[in-house]
Amino acid sequence: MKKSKNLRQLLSDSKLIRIVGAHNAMTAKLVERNGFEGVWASGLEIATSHGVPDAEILTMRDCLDASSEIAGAVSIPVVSDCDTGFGNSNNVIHMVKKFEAAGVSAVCIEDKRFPKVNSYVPGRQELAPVAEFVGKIMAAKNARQTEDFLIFARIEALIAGWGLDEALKRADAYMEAGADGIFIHSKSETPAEIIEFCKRWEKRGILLICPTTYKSITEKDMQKLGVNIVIYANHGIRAAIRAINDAFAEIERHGIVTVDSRLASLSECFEIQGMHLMKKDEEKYLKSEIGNVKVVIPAAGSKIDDSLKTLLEDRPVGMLDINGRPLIQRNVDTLNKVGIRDVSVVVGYKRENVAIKGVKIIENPDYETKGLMYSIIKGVDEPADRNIIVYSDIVFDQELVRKLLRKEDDIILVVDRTYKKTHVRNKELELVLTERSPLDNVRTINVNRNNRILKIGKHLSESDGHYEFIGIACLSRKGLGILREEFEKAKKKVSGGKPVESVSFVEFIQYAIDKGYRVSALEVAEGWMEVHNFNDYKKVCSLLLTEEI
Ligand code: SPV
Ligand code: MG
Repeated sequence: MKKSKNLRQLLSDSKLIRIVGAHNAMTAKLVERNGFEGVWASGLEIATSHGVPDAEILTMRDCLDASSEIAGAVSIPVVSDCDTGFGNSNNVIHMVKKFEAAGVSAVCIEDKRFPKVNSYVPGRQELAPVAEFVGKIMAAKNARQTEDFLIFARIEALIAGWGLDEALKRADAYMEAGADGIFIHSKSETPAEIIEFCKRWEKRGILLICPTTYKSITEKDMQKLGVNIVIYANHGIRAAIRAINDAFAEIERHGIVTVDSRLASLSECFEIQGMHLMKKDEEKYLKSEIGNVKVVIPAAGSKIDDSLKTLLEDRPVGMLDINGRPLIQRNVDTLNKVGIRDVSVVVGYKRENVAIKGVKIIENPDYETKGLMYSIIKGVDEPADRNIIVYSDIVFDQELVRKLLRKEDDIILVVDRTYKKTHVRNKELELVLTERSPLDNVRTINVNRNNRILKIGKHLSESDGHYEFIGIACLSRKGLGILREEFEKAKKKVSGGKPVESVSFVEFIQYAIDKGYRVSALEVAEGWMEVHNFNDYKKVCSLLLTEEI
């Protein structure tokens, strides 16, 4: 990830820089989130997370992978702990090229013999000869591509028990060889030897310390002593081990209930993963087979048939329970099966009782005075390539939606030719007159022909109406744009007629047809049902009891 400030710039600010140990992208992100200036890609943490000794058992490739994962996850500088450089000066040259290319800001190599053992492990701590380590520093300096990439030399003389004079002698030699800074390490319980080193060092260059054992030293003290970078090297992994272990122990004893409230939530995990950003990218780039499709279900209205009155006292028709699932939820599930996930429901009447999973809810508080067309325009606030409108009182099957998606036109209405045979509903239907008359029989093969709608509305007589509009329409981006623009224009017009904001969808479609726009029909003879009255409701419930549509 691009760094917001490089380490050299930070160092020139002359404030104490705190770099904190991490072993992967997650811990590095937590370092950054907590406001520290940089990350220490810690050998101890990385080895621990792999469950192997911190003794150069892991290869350079293992450490490089961890460092590049860390550098890719944060915008603060990363200093990589490169142990002894994974071998001799030849290995160091290769290592510098790789770590610089991985996007870390600095590497730190230590003057122990390869393979080293972690500094806190009692027993064998073997120092490399000064000349050998000087060679490694010179090799590292020459191998780097830019001056912004820093090489830190770590002195282990105090760890190995060789004393302060040796440490200072080595510090001078390493600076002379071109190191950008010195990391003086100590495992003493008190800061005394580090304080002494700093005093005698007299700020001769950038100085790093790691106060894991001499923790009484304060950041103020460090600044006074001329320390430039403090490494809080291993606190992250130690915190993680304790927290994970305690949680597992509790789960083993009591199960997962009591522990849950003390854990990070799943949404915190998603935040660390960057799921939010991924979802945004998905909207832009993830093209599905069916393309970018949105569905709007206007469900704000309160008009209902008397026979459903008791059932709908507390909810809109779309929330009618169909064998355990609200009607709209069924439709949303059907749409999901077709691959459509972007569904908006416009709510108004008894809005508080609308609970549907996997949809965006859009409020229309003016549902009593404003019409269906107004709700639809409100619902498609962010248009997709294709925008499907579905009335809230119908159920439909997957095949019908697939058929609709196969048809390419800017404004398409799904119309049913069987209404004369099935019309037992005591309501005025939204009838449709088309350019070409219906394919006569109820039973026919599926044909996909172009048929243009000439008239639509409740006012059409049965002899004029070839079809019934079923309450599903599909508008291309262009088609939706046309309707929106005409709607806006019509709003501004002062006329004696009905205000455009109170018109129904089909009234507005007729208005568009009259303006010369082409509206085409998708002719069907099955695949949907309306729940207009109690009889419809019983029929839908009994049909859907056995059959999944
Ligand atoms: C590391 O974090 O791996 C270090 C520092 O080298 S320490 O383990 O504290 O020596
Ligand atoms: Mg280390």
